[in-house]
Amino acid sequence: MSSTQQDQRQAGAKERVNDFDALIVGAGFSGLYALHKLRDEMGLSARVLEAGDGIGGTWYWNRYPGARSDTSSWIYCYSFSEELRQEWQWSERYPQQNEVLSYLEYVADKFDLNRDIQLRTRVTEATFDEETERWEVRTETGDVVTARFLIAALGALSASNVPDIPGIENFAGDWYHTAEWPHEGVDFTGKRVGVIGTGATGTQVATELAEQADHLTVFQRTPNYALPLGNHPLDTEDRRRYKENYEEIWEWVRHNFSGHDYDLIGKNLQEATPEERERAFQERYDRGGFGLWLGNYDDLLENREANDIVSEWVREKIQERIDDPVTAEKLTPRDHAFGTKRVPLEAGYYEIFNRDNVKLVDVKKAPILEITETGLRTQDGDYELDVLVFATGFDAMTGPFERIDIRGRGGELLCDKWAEGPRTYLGLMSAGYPNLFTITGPQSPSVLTNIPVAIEQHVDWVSGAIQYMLDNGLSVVEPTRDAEDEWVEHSQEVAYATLFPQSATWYMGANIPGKPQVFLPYLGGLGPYRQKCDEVAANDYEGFAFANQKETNA
Ligand code: FAD
Ligand code: NA7
Repeated sequence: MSSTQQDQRQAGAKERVNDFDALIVGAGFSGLYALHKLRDEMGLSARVLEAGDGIGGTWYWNRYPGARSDTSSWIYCYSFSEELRQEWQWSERYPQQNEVLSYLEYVADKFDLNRDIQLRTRVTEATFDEETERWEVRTETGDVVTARFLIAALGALSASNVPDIPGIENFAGDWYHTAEWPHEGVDFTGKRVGVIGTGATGTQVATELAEQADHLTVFQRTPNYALPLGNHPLDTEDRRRYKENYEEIWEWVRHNFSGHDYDLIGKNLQEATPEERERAFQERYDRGGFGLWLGNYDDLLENREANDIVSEWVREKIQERIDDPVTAEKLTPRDHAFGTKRVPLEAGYYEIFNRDNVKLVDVKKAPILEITETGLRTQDGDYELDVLVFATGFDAMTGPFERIDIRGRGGELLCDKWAEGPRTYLGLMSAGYPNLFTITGPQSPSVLTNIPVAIEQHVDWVSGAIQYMLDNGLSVVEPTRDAEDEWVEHSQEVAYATLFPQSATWYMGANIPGKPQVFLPYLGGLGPYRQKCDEVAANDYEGFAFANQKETNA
């Protein structure tokens, strides 16, 4: 072979390497399964680009002390491989961060996924080329990759939110956001630590830091209705039970409302006697987990009077656990209805406020003014700190999309199209952005579910749609504007029929200044949503428009 031929061949090879049938962005639960499905089951060429220098997504980034899943381990995993289900042994009901990460690394090894995952590669731009009908994707590291199908497996909770508090550059101590935690860990021994935020993450991290730090100050803007986690180790018998019943359990969670292992009671609260209610609440509280939230009376999240009863019940439970009545009152939520904000699960959280080394500061009453060289200044005074931990959450659902310059037909920027709130059909695609699929995107059940179940449903549906295109010689797919408009309207209607939009939450975009206030996830339930997606597919992808390969190439 001549050197020119060799050069040409190498150039050709390079081009091929940068061009794929499918490009997947993100290597968490979503991206890993999408790669397996598209590459191994469908035979497509596929590549994953991942910003982190390891796989695992959430479980790669969130390494703060106390990080663990709030979903039962045997359903916080994949169901697609019976062999995998039988092989993997969970050690606890609610696994810690490192155990979930090990699981995902095991999956990547087992299915030989790593060879098609490019780490340390943040996608910055994605442009749909109307001539070639391919996506051109650019990365921070200068790669240009093209692909026919673009799968945004970006994570609904991957864009961390560090609030814009003046003075952070002056702080002489160390500060961390929980979702960007150093891999080598942080030694809190002998340190005065401040935690900002009391959501699901703040609750977990503060409980651990109360033990590890010399002194802990928790800066709370909104108290939450945290419920007991009820964690326990799993023994051989527990494992045998769930392994033998895997398919049954999974069929249930695939089709129920939340993808979690809870069902509603099947009647409204007012239909139960006070004694029955008390028993129902107490049983769920004692068992731990989300039972009181997702497995309670049917109308709790829709009917204010019913909600008032359970809200008051949880408030009393919180107060019973705190010695100092002033602190107890500060920790008692009174500004929102139980369950309309993500319910944190806790293991000893309330008791940390009975310790001498823990102080609670109400920053709603006396807001944070600035970060100083020595700590935090609120309207009430100065708090001296060596370490500051931001447990301040995420720019949820739309944030990861806004951090990429995504341009569809006519060069329209996705974040311009979504300026008043996301517009999608089924939370799967947005009109004007052909062949761009979103996994657990806005207006899909996503964060209101046990997410791996929602991820499998999405990836299966997307791969079904791609297979349909391949079988029928179709080049591009996108939703019709009508179908999209109807879905946007429907998804808001469903949310506004409940109490959820009355609370200022990240479900509503309320945690990010300037973010449009629309309800982001789809509240119609995973089971009904799955049924709708299946019906759409069965009706030749009703609501989607396809272009024919032959026509477009002519
Ligand atoms: P992620 O795991 O977030 O992965 C997305 C990946 O995309 C990330 O690795 C990110 O680096 C990458 N990425 C994003 N943008 C780019 C870009 N521009 N370029 C390149 N790469 C990019 N869900 C539950 O159901 N139950 C729970 O108990 C639970 N606990 C949680 C606890 C914490 C602390 C957090 C933060 C989330 C929790 N979740 C939970 C939600 C969790 O995010 C999902 O369950 C699941 O891990 C999401 O997987 P994913 O692959 O969709 O997204
Ligand atoms: P959340 O639920 O958004 O919690 C963030 C917390 O940080 C919450 O208490 C916020 O108060 C607080 N916060 C945010 N910004 C500020 C400022 N500027 N000042 C004071 N306090 C602030 O995020 P999490 O990480 O706990 O949970 C998100 C999801 O990811 C959840 O599903 C977990 O499982 C993982 P607020 O309530 O807004 O008043």
